[in-house]
Amino acid sequence: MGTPQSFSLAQLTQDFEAVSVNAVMHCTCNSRSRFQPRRPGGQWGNGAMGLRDLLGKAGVKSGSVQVQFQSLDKGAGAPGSGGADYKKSLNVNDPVLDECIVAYAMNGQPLPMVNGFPVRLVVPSYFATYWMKPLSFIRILTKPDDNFWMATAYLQPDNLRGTTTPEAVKAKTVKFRPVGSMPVRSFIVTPDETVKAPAGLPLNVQGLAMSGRGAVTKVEVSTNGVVGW
Ligand SMILES: Nc1nc2c(c(=O)[nH]1)N[C@H]1C(S)=C(S)[C@@H](COP(=O)(O)O)O[C@H]1N2
Ligand SMILES: [Mo]
Repeated sequence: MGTPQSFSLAQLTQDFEAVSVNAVMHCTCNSRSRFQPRRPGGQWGNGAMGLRDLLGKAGVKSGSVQVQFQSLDKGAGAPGSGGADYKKSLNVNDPVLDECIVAYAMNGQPLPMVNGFPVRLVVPSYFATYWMKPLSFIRILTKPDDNFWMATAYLQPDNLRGTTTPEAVKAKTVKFRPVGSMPVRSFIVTPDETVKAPAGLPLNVQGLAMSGRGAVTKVEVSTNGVVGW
């Protein structure tokens, strides 16, 4: 950083232009229990102001590569991980930095304690792991972040669909990248796999569909094993 800066909640709310965004926060663990091969981490089933203004105050020097975020979290971290401090980083040239806000309100109310009071980072279109709460430190890095939460946890195969095979994992030939922006995502909530549907009767199907970017305009359902939609 050019000039390290420290801001109180009063300064954050008074000295900067207030902006708001509508964004879906999507836990990075959602559906991880269904991944094959199994990946460590939470095994769920289905389960402000512009950041740029702040960075501008401190000044980002040339030669900077990443912006690192840290919170007030204190704990042991995953055993043996060295990941006691939860830290996530975004590349300085990632366009999402222009959309990030440091949020102190949600739906016109101060952030609830459990959602990150006094301030949390909002990274529209990125998985919740980047939505640091409560945000306490922003650091500019001159080397790519190699902390546990970037280099070991929250990685996915580095290809279009983020997929791999058990064989490739065993052979250690899989290249990984951080789980970042959210793909389109949908799931059926009811009926779930425990429901015995009576044959020949109408069935009400309900679910959720969301995307990191833009509104979902159409949802299609297959009732015959994706032969038709
Ligand atoms: N400091 C910190 N921020 C964090 C996390 C965390 O473990 N520590 N978890 C993230 C994840 S995985 C999720 S799903 C969301 C949950 O946010 P919520 O409690 O406001 O719903 O916070 C994100 N921000
Ligand atoms: Mo999460």
